Amino acid sequence: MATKDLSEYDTSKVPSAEGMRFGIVVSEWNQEITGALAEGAIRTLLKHGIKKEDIKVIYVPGSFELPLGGQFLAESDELDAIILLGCVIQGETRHFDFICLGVTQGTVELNLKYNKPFIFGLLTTENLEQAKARSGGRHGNKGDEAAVTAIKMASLKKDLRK
Ligand code: DLZ
Repeated sequence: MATKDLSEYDTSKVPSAEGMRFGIVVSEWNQEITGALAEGAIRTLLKHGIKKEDIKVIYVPGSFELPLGGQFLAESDELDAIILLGCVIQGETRHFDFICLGVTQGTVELNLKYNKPFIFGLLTTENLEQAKARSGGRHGNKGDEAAVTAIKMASLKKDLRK
């Protein structure tokens, strides 16, 4: 993934994800953006052989709720990796910093608590244009990248167990 435009990533370098199961948590804030991220993530998982019924998608009100949504998923189902998708756009208040910090810390804790990949798919941008550029625009779709990261990490864990 050495490129910024993820439509150019080398699919042959992505390990097989056959038989794996994935969860996706999508924040409803900035839904135009997060919906596009989710579409990208799902499309990428399907492209790499994951069955539709093996992708479980849930929605949470805002990005701050992403880690707890991830925990709900991890507790409810046997999933190989969970992708957290949200978009925080910098406003005039410090809300941006607090939400980003909460999601970042929460995601790190989930990874270590469950010994399982929880992928940080949070866009943190200055404005809507930057978010659009990263959710299917000129900087690709970060949902695609999150899905590839999920496959790579789940597969790494599986390989080390063999
Ligand atoms: C409150 C809030 C604000 C101001 N901005 C965003 C945002 O840009 N992106 C986002 O995903 N969520 C935002 N939220 C909602 C919080 O994430 C959270 O849902 C509420 O603070 C309730 O916990």
